[in-house]
This record gives sequence, C-alpha cells and structure tokens, in this order.
Amino acid sequence: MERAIAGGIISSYYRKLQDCLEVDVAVVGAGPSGLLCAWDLARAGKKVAVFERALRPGGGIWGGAMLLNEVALQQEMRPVLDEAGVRCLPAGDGLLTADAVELAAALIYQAVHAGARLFNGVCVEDVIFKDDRVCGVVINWSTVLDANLPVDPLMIGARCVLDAGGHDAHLTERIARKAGVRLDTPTGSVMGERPMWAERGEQATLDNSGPVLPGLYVAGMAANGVRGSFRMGPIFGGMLRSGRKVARLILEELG
Ligand code: 48H
Repeated sequence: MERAIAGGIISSYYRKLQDCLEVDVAVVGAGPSGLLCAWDLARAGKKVAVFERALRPGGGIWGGAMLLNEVALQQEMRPVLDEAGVRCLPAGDGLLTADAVELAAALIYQAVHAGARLFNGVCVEDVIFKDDRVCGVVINWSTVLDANLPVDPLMIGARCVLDAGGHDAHLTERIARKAGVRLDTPTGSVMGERPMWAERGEQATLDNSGPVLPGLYVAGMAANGVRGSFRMGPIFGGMLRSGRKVARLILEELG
C-alpha cells in the first residue's frame, strides 16, 4: 500500500507539473487578485499555472484586519461573491463584510476547479526574458530558497506572466533591474507604495492593473507598488476588480 500511496502522489504531481512546462499564463502569487485572475482565465479555457511561495494559498485574505478574520468589500462586488459562493452581510456606507476564511477558500476552490494548476510552496525567483519580452518564470521550492541552498531552478514558459505577488512588487522590481529595462510607469521604474487612503487606493488598484512590460502584467497591491499609489487596508473589492481586469486584458492579448 505504501508504494501505491507514494507512487500515486509522485506520478500525479509530476504529470501536473509536466503539463505546465508551457502555459498561456503564469500567475505569481495566490492572493485575491491572482486567484480571481486565474479563475477567470481558466474558465475562459486558458492554460494557467499559479505559483505560490507560501504553503497556504490565499495571500492576505485569511487574517482579515489585524487577525479579525472578516474582510470588507463594496456592494458592487456582490455578484462576484455570489458567483464564488461566498455569503456576505451589509456593513453600511455601501459596504459588505464577508468571512475571510470563506472568501479565501472559495477563490482557491473556484480557480483550481476551473482548471488552473496551483503549485504551493513554489517561489518565482526570476523570469525568462528574451528579445525584450518576459516569456516565462523561473521557479524553485520555497524551502530551497529559505534554506539558502545553492540549488538551480527550473523554468516554465508562459505567453504572459502576472505579478500578483502583493506589497512592494518585489518581482517586478527585480525584473526591471536585472533586465535593465524601463517599466511603463511615470518614472520608468517601481515607484513604491504610498500610505493609507482607502478610496484613492481602491480606485488606483484598478487603474494601475495592466501591462508594465511586454509579456508582464501587474495586479493587486503589486500594481500599486509599481505605480506609486495609496494602500487601502482590509477592503478587497479593488483586489478582485484588479484580477478581473487583468484577466480581461490578457484574454484580449492572447485572443
Ligand atoms: C510566489 C509569491 C511571490 C513569488 C509573493 O498580498 P496578496 O494577498 O496579494 P494581492 O495583491 O492580491 O492582495 C493584497 C491584499 O491581500 C492586501 O494585502 C491588502 C488589500 N492590503 C491593503 C493594505 O493596506 O495593507 O498575496 C500575494 C501572494 C502571497 O501569498 C505571497 O506569498 C505570494 O503572493 N508571492 N509567490 N513567488 N516570488 N511573491
């Protein structure tokens, strides 16, 4: 029996990974923006792989606000919550609250169930960059990187890459520096996130989401980090709208 357990897990995992050596879209980070984008792309029939450095996908959803595991969303997000099967309560001022655990679990389930492959415990440490275009990601086990082991990575080809890696946009910053390229931002580089201003941050998240280099898109807090916009605290409508917008833009590009 032990042989069947181990053999089944090894062959299923490697079948899944092998099938993702070339994908339409590689999503970096399984927070709210990355998960909604992956869900939308997968149900549109695209081959999507999501790489999440942490053991548990869901990014910043789980902890809600200061570990109070509830999140706020604008009332206009109700249809997305309904689609995902997430219940919510009115909170006044045009807002709803939802259970953070239910939202995280629903987005993970919907993305994977729609066909996105999710690799947790896997970090994107670099990208493939050819002819001035990002055309894949370079991955390694998070544990290898955490232990600082001198182990070379593997590569995944992708027609588009999404940096949905959250605050500070570390990956996009590293790509711009290493590739020596100007990003599509007012300064040509990663501008850095600004302090809290919820209304402005929410709108900026949507406005900032999109392509920053050929082949590279940003969404969620990474988009605000790249384009120097305000943060907004534990309100998640902007993250979901950002993921949905980028999915639409990627679908337009890929056809
Ligand atoms: C693999 C990586 C890598 C990498 C990072 O931060 P997230 O939840 O992402 P968003 O931007 O969709 O949502 C932000 C939201 O959770 C939040 O923090 C808000 C609204 N804050 C407002 C405020 O004012 O503070 O998730 C990003 C995920 C995480 O799970 C990381 O572990 C993962 O990306 N990640 N995975 N390779 N190089 N970098």
